[in-house]
Amino acid sequence: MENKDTALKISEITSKFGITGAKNIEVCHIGHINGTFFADSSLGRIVVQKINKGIFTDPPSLMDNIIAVTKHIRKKMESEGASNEEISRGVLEYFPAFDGKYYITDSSGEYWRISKFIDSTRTYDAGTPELLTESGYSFGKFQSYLSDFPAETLTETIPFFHDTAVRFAHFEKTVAADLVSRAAKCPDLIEKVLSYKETAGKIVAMLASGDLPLRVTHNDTKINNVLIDTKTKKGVCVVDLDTVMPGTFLYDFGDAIRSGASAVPEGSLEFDKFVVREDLYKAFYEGFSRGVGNSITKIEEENLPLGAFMMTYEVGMRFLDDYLSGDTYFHTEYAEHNLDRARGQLLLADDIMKKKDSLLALTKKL
Ligand code: GN1
Ligand code: MG
Repeated sequence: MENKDTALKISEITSKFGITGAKNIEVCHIGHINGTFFADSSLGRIVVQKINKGIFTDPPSLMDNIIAVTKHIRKKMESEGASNEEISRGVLEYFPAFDGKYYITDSSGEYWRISKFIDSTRTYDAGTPELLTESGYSFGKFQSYLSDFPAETLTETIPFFHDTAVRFAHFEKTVAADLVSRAAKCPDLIEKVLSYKETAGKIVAMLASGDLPLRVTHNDTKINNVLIDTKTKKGVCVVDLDTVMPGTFLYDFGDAIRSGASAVPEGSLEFDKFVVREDLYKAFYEGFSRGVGNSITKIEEENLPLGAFMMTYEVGMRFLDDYLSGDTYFHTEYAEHNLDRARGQLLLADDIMKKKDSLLALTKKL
């Protein structure tokens, strides 16, 4: 059943893009940040998104990034001889509004954008080895398309996004302030986060020293950010391009492992199952390294387990920070949602740390 207010809102937005007849509206519940809707329209099925401007404070620059990145990928695909059909499914396509901009603002100052829906695809929150290899290939290929993208032209949509040392300092302040008096509910988890103080700054330090090469990365490579073809089960398109910024392979490899190679997905309450599955880890690596064209340097290779740990630890810390701050960042569905998410991620981070040597050995053999 369509909610009448949602239908009216979507019609109001689509009309500013010259798109009519919005119907069969569906709310997408997958992401934690933006508001996403699917609808049929005069341009076929479309994705209508409200950009969270509390988090992405400069939506016009964010859209400039996305348009430049998608244009670059489209050109690369053309030069590789991809068919029109492959290109139209393989890279996101945003529609301009009447004024030529790729976003509009509504009467309450909210920013909206519209892209084409890619048919016959779906996403997965957890996967099989085959799916992990496909997702790995898609994310790796995405990287390789952007390997010659001029990084200096990108706006940093969220400064210090994966600066785990900065996030650690923020966490310490949050704990000290204890604004909503929740610290007493989770002393074990706070302790856990604080215990990794030394490790938290390792990747940023390697980037600063130049040991790790800076690359243009996706930075939000949750396994459900790859659209998988429902028939062939092949990876079709990488979505959610809001955080494409300079970064490292370790971030993209790591976030995909955290979300896709865990025995249970992020939202699970089966806390004893937050362990990394070596078969899925290896399967992802196989696809990823093939996708990037084996351009991984030795130091990147050696630090992939650290990347997996860091992304898991970082998001665990972020969930806990948000819980202690009164749930102002991530969408939550119940009171202790962020606390549960933090618990799962911190358990998984511990498990990855414990297995870091065997994880490294897994990819060395390949
Ligand atoms: C957010 O919105 P979504 O689900 O793509 C977050 C990621 C976290 C993720 C955890 C901009 O991603 O950094 O890893 O939740 N995105 C932002 O599920 O903060
Ligand atoms: Mg995202």
